[in-house]
Parts: sequence; C-alpha cells; structure tokens
Amino acid sequence: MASSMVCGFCSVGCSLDVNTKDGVAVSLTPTREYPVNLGMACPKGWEALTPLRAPDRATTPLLRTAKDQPLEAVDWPTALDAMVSRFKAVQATYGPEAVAFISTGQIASEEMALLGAVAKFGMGMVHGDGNTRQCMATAVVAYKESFGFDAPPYTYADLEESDVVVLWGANPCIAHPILWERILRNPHHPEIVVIDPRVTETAAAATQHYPLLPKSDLTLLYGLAHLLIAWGAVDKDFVNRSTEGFEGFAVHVEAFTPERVSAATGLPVDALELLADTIASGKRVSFWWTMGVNQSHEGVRVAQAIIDLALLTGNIGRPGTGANSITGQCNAMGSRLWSNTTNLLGGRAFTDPDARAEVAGILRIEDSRIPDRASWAYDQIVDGIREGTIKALWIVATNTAHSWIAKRDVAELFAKLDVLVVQDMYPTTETAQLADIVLPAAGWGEKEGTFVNSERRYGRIRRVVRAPGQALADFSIFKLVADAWGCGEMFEEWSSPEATFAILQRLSAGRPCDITGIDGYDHLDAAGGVQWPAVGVGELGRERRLFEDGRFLHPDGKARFVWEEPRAVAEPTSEDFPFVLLTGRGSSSQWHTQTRTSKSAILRTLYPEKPYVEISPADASALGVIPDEWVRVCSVRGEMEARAFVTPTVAPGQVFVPMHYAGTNLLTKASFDPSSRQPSYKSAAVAVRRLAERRRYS
Ligand SMILES: Nc1nc2c(c(=O)[nH]1)N[C@H]1C(S)=C(S)[C@@H](COP(=O)(O)OP(=O)(O)OC[C@H]3O[C@@H](n4cnc5c(=O)[nH]c(N)nc54)[C@H](O)[C@@H]3O)O[C@H]1N2
Ligand SMILES: Nc1nc2c(c(=O)[nH]1)N[C@H]1C(S)=C(S)[C@@H](COP(=O)(O)OP(=O)(O)OC[C@H]3O[C@@H](n4cnc5c(=O)[nH]c(N)nc54)[C@H](O)[C@@H]3O)O[C@H]1N2
Ligand code: SF4
Ligand SMILES: [Mo]
Repeated sequence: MASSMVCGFCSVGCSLDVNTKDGVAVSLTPTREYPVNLGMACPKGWEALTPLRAPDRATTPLLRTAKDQPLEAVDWPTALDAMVSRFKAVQATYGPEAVAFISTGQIASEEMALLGAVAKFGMGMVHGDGNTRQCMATAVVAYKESFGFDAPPYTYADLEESDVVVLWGANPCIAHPILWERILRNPHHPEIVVIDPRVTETAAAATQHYPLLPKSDLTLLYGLAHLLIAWGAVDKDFVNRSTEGFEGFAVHVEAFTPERVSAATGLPVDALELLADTIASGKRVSFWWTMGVNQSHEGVRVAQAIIDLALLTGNIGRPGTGANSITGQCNAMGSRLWSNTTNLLGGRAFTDPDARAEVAGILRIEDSRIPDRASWAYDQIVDGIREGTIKALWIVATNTAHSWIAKRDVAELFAKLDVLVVQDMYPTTETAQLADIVLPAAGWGEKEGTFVNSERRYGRIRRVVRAPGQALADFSIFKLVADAWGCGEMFEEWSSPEATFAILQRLSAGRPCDITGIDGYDHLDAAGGVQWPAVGVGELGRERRLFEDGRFLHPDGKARFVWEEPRAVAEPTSEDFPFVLLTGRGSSSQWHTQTRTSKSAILRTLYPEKPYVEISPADASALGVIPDEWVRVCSVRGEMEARAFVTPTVAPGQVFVPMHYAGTNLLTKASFDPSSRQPSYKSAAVAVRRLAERRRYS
C-alpha cells in the first residue's frame, strides 16, 4: 500500500502517493480520492522527489572561522557551539533584540511553532519575520480588518459551484495549476473573468479578460462598486444584517465615475459596464486574488475593495462565492497561524496581555518570556542590519539574497552582521554562500509534520526518504539549538512533531482556527485532510466554508467595509525609464529561486534556462530589438541581461521578467504597502537597452 502526503511546493496542497521499491521511495503519483486534487498533479508534484537526490545537498554543518575564511565542514556540536556562543556574545554586547530570525512558509507547522517559541521565548529574540511577508501579509491584514480574523472563507469546491469566477491579479494556470483544473471541472459553464495587465495563460483561456493598467486596481474596484450601487445591485438584506460601514463606502465610491475609472485603468467604459453587469447578474460569484493584488503599494486596500464588492453583492458564505485570497507556499497558511512572527501563536496579538497569559499558561512558561511587542517586519529587520541594530541573523528555508526586493546590497548588508546562520537543504543557495554557519536541513519527504493549504486544510507530510549525511529535520535542529542554548527543558513536551501538533491543538481551542476535533495524524490521513475550524470529530469529513450563518469574527459579528483614496506608485515611469516592470511566476515548472526545481532534468526541459524579458512587438520594433536578442533591462538601481521575448501578451509600455532569475530583484524598487509592509514587487520603472555587441541565444 502506498502512503500519501501533501506536496511540498505550492499552497494548493495536492496529495501524492509514494511508490516504494524494496522499502525505498522511488516515485510519486497523485492521490485519486483526495478531495483537493482528485488524481491530478502538476509537473512539480510529479517530480518532487528528484530535488532530494541532488548532488549539492547539504550533508554536514559548515562553519567559517573568520569572515575572510571559506566555509568548512564541521560536526554538529561544533556548529551549534559556534552559533550559540556567537549569538550570546551579540546579545551580551547589543541586547537580546540584536539577534533576529527570518523564516518561511515552506516548513511544517510544528517546525514553525517550535522555531518561533525557541527563538522568542527561549532565546529572548523579539524580531522574527518570514518570507510570507513577501507574499501573504496583505491578505492577512485585509482579512483581519474586514472580517475580524485572518480567515480565507472558502473551500475549493466553490471553484466548481460558481457561475462567475473572477481571478484578480492571479495566474493559476502557472501558479496554482490544479486549482485551474478545478475551475475547468465546473459544470455550470461559468464566466471566467481575469483582471491582469498581461494576457497570461489564464487570461488567454478565460471568457473575459480586462487588461487594466498596472496598479489601477483600486480605482477599478471602486468604479465597479459605483456602478453596482447606481444600478441597485446591492444585497440590502445581507448588507444590513452582516456588515458595517456601507453608507460611508457608498459615498466614497460616488466620485468613481465610469469616465474617471476608464481614464485611470485604460479600460473603455463599455468594458467596465460589462464587468459590472457580469458581477451583478451572477448568482454565485467568487473572487480569487493573489500577488497581482498583494504585492502592491496599496495591496491591503485593493484586497479590501474586493471584499467590499463581495459584501455588497452578498457573495459570501454561500456555495460558489467568496472574497478568496489564494496563498502561495505549501504552508503559508500554517505560518499565518503558527510561526509566532507577526502573530503570537494561534493568531493572537503579542500586544494583548490576556493573550500572552493564555499562551504562557498553555505552554507552562512565565508570561514575561513572551515579548509584549510585535516583531519588526522583514524590511525593518533588513533596515536594522543596515543601521547596526541587528547584528546576528538566522535564516531558515528562504533565499533572501535572491528573492528580497531591490536586493542589490544584501551581500554588503550581510557582511555587516557579526554572524549569519543559514539553515537550508543546499549550501549552494545565494544566501547560504554568504553565511558564517550553514545548518544542513532535511527537506520535504524526509520529515514529519503538517501543512495547511489555501482552503485551511491540514494535511500530512512524511518521512519516506532518509536525509543525506548529517542533515536533520528542521524540527530536530530547533530542538538541538534549544538544548545548546540551555533552554531545552522549556520544550520538553515538544518531543516530536506529533506531540507538538497536540500543543497546537490546545493553543487553537476556542479560537476561529480551532482544531481540537482532529484526533492525531492518523485521523488526518483517514479524513483526507481536515479544514479548520474542526471542533467536533463528527465534522471532519465535510467541506467547510466560513460565514455561512452571516456572522463574521468581529465582536459584533459584522464584516467591515474599508476604503481609502487611491495613491500613486512609488516609482512612476520617466523618459529614461519608460517601462513598467512586472514580475512574477514564469512557468509551472519553476519554483521561486529554483534551488529545488532546477535539480530536475525533466523540469529543466519545461522552462527557459536563460533569463528573458517579455516585451511587446510595438516596443521591440521601436527599440530595434529582434526576437531572442540579448538586451539589458535597467532600473536606477541595477540591471540584468535577458533574452528579448517579443510577445503581444504584454502591453506596450510594460515588460515582464519572471522572478526565478537572480537578476530580477536587482531591478525592483524597495517600496511597501504601508499597512502590511508587503513589498511591491510588481511595479518599478525600467529601460530596455540593446547590448552594444549583439549576441544571439543558441
Ligand atoms: N509554478 C509556480 N507556482 C507557484 C510559485 C512558483 O514560484 N512557481 N510560487 C507560489 C507562491 S509563493 C505564490 S505567492 C503564488 C503566486 O501566484 P500568482 O500571484 O498567481 O503569480 P504571479 O505571477 O506572481 O502574479 C500574478 C499576476 O499578477 C499580475 N499583475 C502584476 N501587476 C498587476 C496589477 O497591478 N494588477 C493586477 N490585477 N494584476 C497584476 C501579473 O501580470 C501576474 O500574471 O504562486 C505559487 N505557485
Ligand atoms: N521580483 C519578485 N520577487 C519575489 C516575488 C515576485 O513575485 N517578484 N515573489 C515573492 C514571494 S510571493 C515569495 S513567497 C518569495 C519566495 O522566495 P524564497 O523563499 O527566497 O524562495 P525559495 O526558492 O522558495 O526559497 C526557499 C529556500 O528554502 C530551502 N528549503 C526548502 N525546503 C526546506 C526545508 O524543509 N527546510 C529548510 N531549512 N530549507 C528548505 C530551499 O532550498 C530554498 O533555498 O519570493 C518573493 N520574491
Ligand atoms: S499544484 Fe501545487 S500542490 Fe499540486 S502538485 Fe503542483 S505544486 Fe504540488
Ligand atoms: Mo509567495
């Protein structure tokens, strides 16, 4: 019998059966009866074992004895001693806050919780954030303010039950391929509406595509609300019963006339009317958004304007509806609840003394061990390094030196640290190469725990392969660090991932994310994963959608309309830098900074090896650029060489560069949504220049 586990790449959370030969896992096939993927998987899922066998796996800890020395292999006790003594020396000189961590949405919930607890409650850190800041912070803030808790309300079955599916700043054909397959299974012949400046793979397959000007989303959404209200397409019963703030919102959107909105978005008035009419006449309209919304200078308000539209049309809490943020990484949803970074464990606030007392009671630690302040966000930690207040950093399962916005000076910044510890599967990542200490981590498939997918479903991961050399599960590494630090006894009860899961259950009790009804890991297997909330054991099998009773998670049970005047982007185009740079996912076979997907020969055949820039035929011909020619893409901050992919899928005045190539974030501009501090990766001004000497890609 094959055992199964959820995939370790994206947040869809497909289940994969593990096929073994002589007791060794040899291949994966999608699980037929799992409610998420129903027997389907994308190329990354089929190939997920291959990166584990890569020749450059980290097999032993590495240590740099001095800044100018190379990394050298050492044993675990030596590496842990070095880490602990250097961190303690930093804290002794600069205070406990001078040591910080950056974590991830790609390790198990149990591991995230242990890291957050060891680092903050055991080692005295205050600042720790995750790569989920780059990704989901906007959705988190939007949901908290609008609904009262960070609660994506949907279940995937909603994709199949809508008569209108609106994909806002999302390209699921590439980024969430199995969700796209779910849309295709929708028997109601839905209108599939895509809002994206580019003609993405998804837009090309949709029934309606609105190529708005980049970052004009907020104006467009207010313009749609303006029309819907003018037409009387408001669900008054729902608005009265379940929401607050509609009157103010209606006054706000009065100024967003079709003419104004058309000018700002570049969409003709009749297109606006068609879109509003599609929403008004749909019986079950679902809105799904991802990074085209979250990674924006005003992403929180855009996400909330999507929520506002769903509220005003009563498209929430019923099958086939919802204002639905799709997450990115396999366990971004777990990190939102359990990483102990922005939120205290279980979606609580560090600043709330009652919450601190409650957590301290459950964990049997002193209240004073829990910081009474929220952590700095990722960009503030980076600034802290620049300013010398952060002197030691522990990076776990993220590749900052590739993925951070406007990362040009990351190497320089990291050189300012007294100590950089990087915990990764590979010592070859851009970030690990800058480390003073590398801790070799086991990967997905080599360890136990749970992930939470986009629809709030807990699913299991398992150890089906032995980690190479001395690599250890992140869970074991955090335990070793706690012991070496001298705070190991605080975490005695956290003896295994499953024992830790029981602690998480206790921490969830009585909260919107309650999972006390799950009866251990085996239960997750038997139930096909379990969505939160899961209070009673009897509920486990069924699909769960939130807010079916019209009650939200603010104390008065009502959702909030939230709005604000649109703002200008941080870096408008200019004569010297005339193009808007869009960045994002390039293919379904590439994962982020490519430390894993580039290790598969099969996946490598499915994407372009060399960096490329998508440019419109009109702009290419104006510049004299021919297809496949190497060009330089330049911003004020830096430049990269890329092959010109001349294609009508990008509009004139815009270019698109995938994030998978290391040069991309030399171009981006460090600007952030003020409410979520999420980086605005999808807007910067760039120029495209021909290389003096023309080189052809062969
Ligand atoms: N194959 C693959 N799949 C992945 C990942 C991966 O690396 N590779 N990463 C995972 C992760 S962590 C994430 S967060 C998700 C991301 O999933 P998505 O958000 O779907 O992917 P992106 O390509 O980043 O961005 C989506 C779209 O936003 C559009 N966009 C840019 N600017 C604007 C704008 O101003 N308005 C609007 N409306 N749209 C705009 C872009 O043209 C792009 O097509 O994917 C997940 N899935
Ligand atoms: N320009 C631009 N930049 C972007 C984006 C964009 O759209 N445009 N998107 C942003 C988004 S949404 C995201 S989520 C980030 C992603 O950015 P990163 O998090 O930097 O990308 P990954 O390549 O997924 O890095 C994960 C690292 O963890 C390691 N790893 C994998 N599994 C494990 C494990 O189990 N344990 C340990 N210890 N290590 C492990 C991998 O080898 C890899 O080095 O990029 C952001 N950057
Ligand atoms: S869609 Fe996502 S979860 Fe499913 S197989 Fe592909 S990468 Fe894995
Ligand atoms: Mo992400």
